[in-house]
Amino acid sequence: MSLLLSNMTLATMTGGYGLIPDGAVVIEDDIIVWVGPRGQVPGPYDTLPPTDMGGRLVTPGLIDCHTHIVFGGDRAAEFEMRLNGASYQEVARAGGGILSTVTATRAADEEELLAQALVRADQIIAGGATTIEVKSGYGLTVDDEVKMLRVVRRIGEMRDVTVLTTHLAAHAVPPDYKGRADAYIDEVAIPSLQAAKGLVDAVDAFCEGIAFSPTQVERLFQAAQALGLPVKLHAEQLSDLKGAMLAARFGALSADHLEYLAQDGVDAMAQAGTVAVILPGAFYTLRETQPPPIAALRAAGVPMALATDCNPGSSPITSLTLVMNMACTLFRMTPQEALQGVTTHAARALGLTDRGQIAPGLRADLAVWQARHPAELSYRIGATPLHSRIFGGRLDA
Ligand code: DI6
Ligand code: FE
Repeated sequence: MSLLLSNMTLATMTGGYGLIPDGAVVIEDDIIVWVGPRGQVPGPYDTLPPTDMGGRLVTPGLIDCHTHIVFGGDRAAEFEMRLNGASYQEVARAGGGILSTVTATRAADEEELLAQALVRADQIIAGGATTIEVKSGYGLTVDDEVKMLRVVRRIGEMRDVTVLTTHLAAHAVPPDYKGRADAYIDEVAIPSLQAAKGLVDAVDAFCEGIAFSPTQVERLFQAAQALGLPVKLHAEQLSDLKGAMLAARFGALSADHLEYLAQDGVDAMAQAGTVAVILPGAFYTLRETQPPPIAALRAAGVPMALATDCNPGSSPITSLTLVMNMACTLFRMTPQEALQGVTTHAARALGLTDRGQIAPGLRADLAVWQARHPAELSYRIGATPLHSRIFGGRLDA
């Protein structure tokens, strides 16, 4: 099927915004075949009946390249307890914290987990996303990690969105392995990766004092490499353990968070072509004070992606446009960098070369906005300016 879209402002994201003021796009099946000014549509496409986009802004479909949307329960009560003065320890004693999510996730069956995850996926989709990455990491047993990954795959089967799965068994040390993180890596993290055959698109870990050391992460990465799987890493979120350098050494797709990243990590990422995934939602929620080194990443030419990090503890956010606003206001990224961060650079953070821009040969995933200029997407706070999406060449019903 051929489709001619016309009468829109295109932000193709090919070289900066890549603006085409009065643009047209030709789609065949699920692929973009032509992009340019409306007056220059070539034959035989110029005889197609045009679909009028009403002068709206059209961008590549957004890509949320870092989420944890599959989990049981929620942590709203804990949020309220803390704001009533409860300490972190009191919250933990009352059954709160990441381990409460692990308990709820283990207790939930696949159908319950899927139903809850679809609510969050639908919110991200309603904000303009056409591709979402989702991590495991709240099961922390071989069976529960595999269960989570099966749920992640099913989201992509049930919705008009491409879903990529990431294995994150190395997210936290569960109580039965307290003080035995090495054993957890050997007995759960690596075996769950091997058990999840066909369910894993990439392997991630949380490299932090409260989670796993670089040496432990390295063993997991070696197992990933042996299976031919790409790696990425939660690195330098709360301290500088040189996780980004380790990630770069393994040719990681991305290193994520990066508030405490130093210049040696920036240089290693630039060398390796590892994307910096910036997560302002977690920074905001945890009331962090040290922003990631945006200026150094920019100067070194490290591509910067943005994502929701949607999770029940540190980033209960499902709006990519709000994340863009936070990246600009909190981290001084420009609106153009923010839009690149949820399109071109997010695609790269997932190792996807078939999307993230509007150009011939790429997938026809587009977002249509109630806006005139792409800076509006970062500028507005809390609005959902999406008009509609085109997923794989199909207009939203
Ligand atoms: N970093 C975070 O901020 C979250 N996970 C991670 O690796 C926290 C997840 C949670 O509290 O549920
Ligand atoms: Fe995360």
